[in-house]
Amino acid sequence: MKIKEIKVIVCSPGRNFVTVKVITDEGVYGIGDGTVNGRELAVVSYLKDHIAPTLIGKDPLRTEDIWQYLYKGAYWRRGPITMAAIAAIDMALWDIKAKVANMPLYQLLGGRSRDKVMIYKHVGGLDISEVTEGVIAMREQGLDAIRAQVSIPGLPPIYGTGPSTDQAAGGMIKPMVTEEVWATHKYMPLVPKLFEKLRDAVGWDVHLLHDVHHRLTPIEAARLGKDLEPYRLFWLEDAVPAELQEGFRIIRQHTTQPLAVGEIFNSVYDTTTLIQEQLIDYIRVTAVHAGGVTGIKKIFDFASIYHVKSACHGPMDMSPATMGANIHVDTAINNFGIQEFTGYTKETYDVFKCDWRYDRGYLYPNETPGHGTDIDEDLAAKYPYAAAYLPVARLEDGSMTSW
Ligand code: KDG
Ligand code: MG
Repeated sequence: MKIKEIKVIVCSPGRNFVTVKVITDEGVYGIGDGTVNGRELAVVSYLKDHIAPTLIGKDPLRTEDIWQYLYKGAYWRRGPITMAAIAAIDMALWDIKAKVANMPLYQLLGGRSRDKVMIYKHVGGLDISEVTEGVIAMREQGLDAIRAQVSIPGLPPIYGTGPSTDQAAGGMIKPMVTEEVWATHKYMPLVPKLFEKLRDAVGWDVHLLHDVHHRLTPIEAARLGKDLEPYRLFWLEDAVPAELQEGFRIIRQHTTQPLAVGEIFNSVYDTTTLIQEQLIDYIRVTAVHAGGVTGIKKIFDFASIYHVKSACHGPMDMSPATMGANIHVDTAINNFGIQEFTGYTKETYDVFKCDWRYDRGYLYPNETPGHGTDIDEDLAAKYPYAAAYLPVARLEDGSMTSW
């Protein structure tokens, strides 16, 4: 079997997605996701101009060798664009391998370790009572894990704090770069009040999560973790910008609040201090941004040695192909923690045909061969690429800050 053609498909059924279709000389094909939100066309060029021509004629079943060929062979290792391009190819190759084996992908990754994959969704609101209503409603829809974010009085709603986080409505993606305002001292006292109210409203059976989105310093994060301890959160996510792995030592010294990080990581080398020193509890790498099925399987296996669990990033800016690949890894590994899943717009589900399914707080892998996601190319062509940007954030004095 040989790789005959690699198509790179860009479409925007509600938001932009970069998809590869690797086609073999025997007619079997695989689908992969290479979407990097707001930087999509860089991955398109990497795939079309630099990767595709080098893979024609290669054996698609040599997934590990092709992964190493693209990783070591590039010389310029790691980085989000390179690793998303490798991921797109890798997911497609695993899809082909599973179709050739006539098995769902999880069988090739060790077989089933669990019956269902627990997910969490997001609730945001302008004030604590609005968030509480949203969490109660989501609980009624069967969710066992819910991420809660609230707007900060005195600041306009921004990403990760209020209704603007409603990604289903395209809230955070704008045709131009928008500038948001951040004030840590207004945020810090509010979050414990939110979770106090939520525990009163929904009790202790439900997992509650919160995303800080890289906005604190380590000592601020330590204080927030301590203040949240009475409410037993499932996790505090991205408490600080994570390039400085050592920063987590300070947080860990001060709080028993479980910590999650890693949605912008793309290699195991971003995680070594965090995992080996057991500074985190959940590692959030996801198939598209960390080198595909091959990439995240390596990271999760490494994490398993240090009691760190998986928690694949999964909002709507990674396509259903990434979700399919994630669900199969989630199903197969022992150290699964949770899967983020916000769902997709109708337009996205029309373009991407999914054999995996969602039901009342849980995802179920397909039993059909492959990772269970395909693309309708004709329909995709009706949704051309549309330039879109994530916001940036400034402090109240006008200086740039992390978000
Ligand atoms: O593209 C950026 C989003 O993927 C990210 O902001 C979402 O923080 C996020 C999350 O936890 O889903
Ligand atoms: Mg996040």
